[in-house]
Amino acid sequence: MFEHLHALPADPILNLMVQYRQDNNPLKVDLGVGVYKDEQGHTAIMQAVTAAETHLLATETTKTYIGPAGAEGFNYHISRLLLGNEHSALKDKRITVAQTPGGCGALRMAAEFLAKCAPDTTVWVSDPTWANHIPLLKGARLNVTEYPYYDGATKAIRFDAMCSTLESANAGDVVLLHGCCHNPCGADLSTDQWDIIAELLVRKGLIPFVDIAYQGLGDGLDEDAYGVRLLADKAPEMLIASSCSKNFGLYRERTGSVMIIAPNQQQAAVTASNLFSIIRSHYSMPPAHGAAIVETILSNTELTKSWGDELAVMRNRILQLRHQLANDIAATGCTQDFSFIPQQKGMFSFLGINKDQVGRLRDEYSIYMVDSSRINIAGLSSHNLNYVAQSLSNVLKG
Ligand code: PLP
Ligand code: TYF
Repeated sequence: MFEHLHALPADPILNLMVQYRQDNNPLKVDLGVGVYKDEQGHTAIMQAVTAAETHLLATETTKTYIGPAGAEGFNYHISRLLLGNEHSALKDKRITVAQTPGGCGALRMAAEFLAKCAPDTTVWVSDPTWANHIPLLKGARLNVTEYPYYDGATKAIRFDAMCSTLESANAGDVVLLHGCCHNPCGADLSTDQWDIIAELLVRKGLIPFVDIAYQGLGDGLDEDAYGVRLLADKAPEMLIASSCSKNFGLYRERTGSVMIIAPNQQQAAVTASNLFSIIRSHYSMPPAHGAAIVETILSNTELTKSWGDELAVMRNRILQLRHQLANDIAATGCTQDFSFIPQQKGMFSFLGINKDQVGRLRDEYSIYMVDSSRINIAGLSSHNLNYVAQSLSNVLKG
């Protein structure tokens, strides 16, 4: 039976990691996969994470199963980190939270939940969106369609086109929004734009589905949650997928959460039973370790402060690199304008160069990025900024 299968291409983003490792050029630069790196190009374990792990190792007494919802303490703290301690959805007990294997696990469980509610649900995703959104949604047999989002020519959000397209969506359609630090384009909605989108979604009966994988890496933990908190307050029904991969640096520990907000407490209980049933039929229950780390940090004032401070260092480093890259490119005499880079948020921006130019940067200069010209800003450092700026300038000269 296996002979009916065809070989499939590898994940283009993860495949860049393999290509980069095989490159022997000492000047090589990895701007591919979205992981945070420090000045030395190292993805270090955060100090609060190490402290929490040390504590867990000394105090953990069992490895017995946790249920499909995962750890209650993690769910309590992560929902408050995201929504704030006093949010109405928490007070009104309208929310179901489940710990998941990463943000991907959350996205997929949310998608399966939607498919169970209505099998022919349409999900609107931004053009462009994170490449993994499509298989995660389509894997749950949902219909996926796009709303306009980023304009490669102006480097800005096509906000009017986004709104007019969403005006044409049908009640009950789901709209997937990036909570902050849009992957891949780095262009985020302003607070005014979130207000307009929230009004539109509620008025049209569209269901918000917010994917937030970079809370704290844009403007700050609370600032980055503006949109998700607003929608959770205004919309009767909503889905949220959150990830601890980037802001806790827990990538391989697969730590995230899915939250589903129902119109009232009674409906929330029905929602919870369905979500947990879906989780049971997929992986039964999530891995414990990463969530135990997050719970340990967020339930301890000192560790929370240490984590928040380290996250601020990461956020500020990214912002500084954005400014330096734009300045360094301008200093090469390059006539193309890159002043949009410091205006954008989070780990990613498009350079806005074509696939051949991306190929030349890879083949001639060993600078690796996704074919779309998306770069991971955190892959830059004082060791490679000049080299990247000069190589880009050379390639743009033709
Ligand atoms: N959503 C977006 C937009 C992402 O960029 C990522 C990847 O980091 C995720 C979700 C989920 O990542 P993970 O499954 O590693 O938590
Ligand atoms: O977009 C990125 O680079 C990150 C990491 O299958 C990632 O979100 C990439 C591909 C993938 C899982 C995570």
